[in-house]
Amino acid sequence: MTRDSLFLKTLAGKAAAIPPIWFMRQAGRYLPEYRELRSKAGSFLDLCFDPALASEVTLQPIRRFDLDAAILFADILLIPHVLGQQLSFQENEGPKLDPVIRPGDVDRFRQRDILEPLEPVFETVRRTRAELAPEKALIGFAGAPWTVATYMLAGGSLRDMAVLRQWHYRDEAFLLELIDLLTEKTVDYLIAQIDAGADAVQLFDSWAGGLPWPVLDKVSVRPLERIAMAIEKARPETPVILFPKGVGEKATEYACLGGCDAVGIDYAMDPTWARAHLSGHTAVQGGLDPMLVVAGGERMEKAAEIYLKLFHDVPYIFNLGHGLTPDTPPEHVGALVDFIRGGGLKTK
Ligand code: 1CP
Repeated sequence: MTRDSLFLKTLAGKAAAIPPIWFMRQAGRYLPEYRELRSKAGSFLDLCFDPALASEVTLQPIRRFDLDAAILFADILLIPHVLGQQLSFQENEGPKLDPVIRPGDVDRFRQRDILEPLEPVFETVRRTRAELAPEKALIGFAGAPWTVATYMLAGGSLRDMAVLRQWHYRDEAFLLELIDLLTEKTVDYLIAQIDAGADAVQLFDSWAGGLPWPVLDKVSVRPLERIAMAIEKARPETPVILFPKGVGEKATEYACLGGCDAVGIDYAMDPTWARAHLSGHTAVQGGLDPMLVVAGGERMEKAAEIYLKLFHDVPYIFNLGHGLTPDTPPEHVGALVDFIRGGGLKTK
């Protein structure tokens, strides 16, 4: 099915006068309507596994800001959860996965069926697709194997890249085996999301930054290539967006991968460099510092204008260089959408 969607046309390689817009982490804690539903649902996991509520949360930012794409409300840590690591969220502490993974777990986890326990997520996709207007796209997603592996190994958020690199050097075989398992499961998970109605899929490699090249290639580039190629083969109509955060000039490696339809750029990347080195290979998405949306006003608009100008003649999806944060005033998000849709500074 081809949907008449600005977002999907851009992913198919067409430049638009005004780019399609969506925001990473567009549903969630900065929205009062989310906080209200979240408190009714009980835990975050209860919300993710309740298709009626999860679908409502997915649609909230579309209703408020009329964005071009909705992103499924779920989390990258649902795969480890259904593999057997209990996921919980402590107030102000971030996610916990219990117990941490051990080498012997990989074979056992490989036998686990993840699709049956994740059925509520696919039902959320079906319900959301049925409620969305046809010109709005629905994005499915998963964490990239490396990023998910870091949480599985640390039992939660580990912000210390040195420790992550040590794991690689200490027991490379175990790490690569874990990444291989996650690569396999992620393909199944994304294909099931596509079959339920997702129009495109995004892979978040939030912790790809700061890895030495040969390690980055092994743990991030190659697994994402396998996933993108597998999706291209199995569901050739469905575009794949890769968001390798913090990889700098190595973003070209991702942009050139078979099966990659767009690369998300982070806020640290020079957009002029991205225009010169990525746009010839693939569509580009994002870039603007989410802290500028917290700040709002003229600074936000001037910075957004840079992306509009640089990417006006190539396929570009307006988005941020990482997710919206809980302290973002929703009015600033609305003002940013109006600014982009109004054609930027030239009409002001
Ligand atoms: O307390 C709450 O209500 C839970 C907060 C929350 C939300 C709203 C979490 C916990 N996850 C989500 C939803 C979510 N997570 C979505 C769907 C909603 C949307 O984007 O609009 C998506 C796409 C994610 C992706 C995600 N989860 C990433 C990749 C993107 C990124 O921010 O880098 C990561 C790293 C996670 C793990 C995670 N889950 C939740 C939190 C707070 C975190 C980050 C933990 C950390 O900083 O290490």
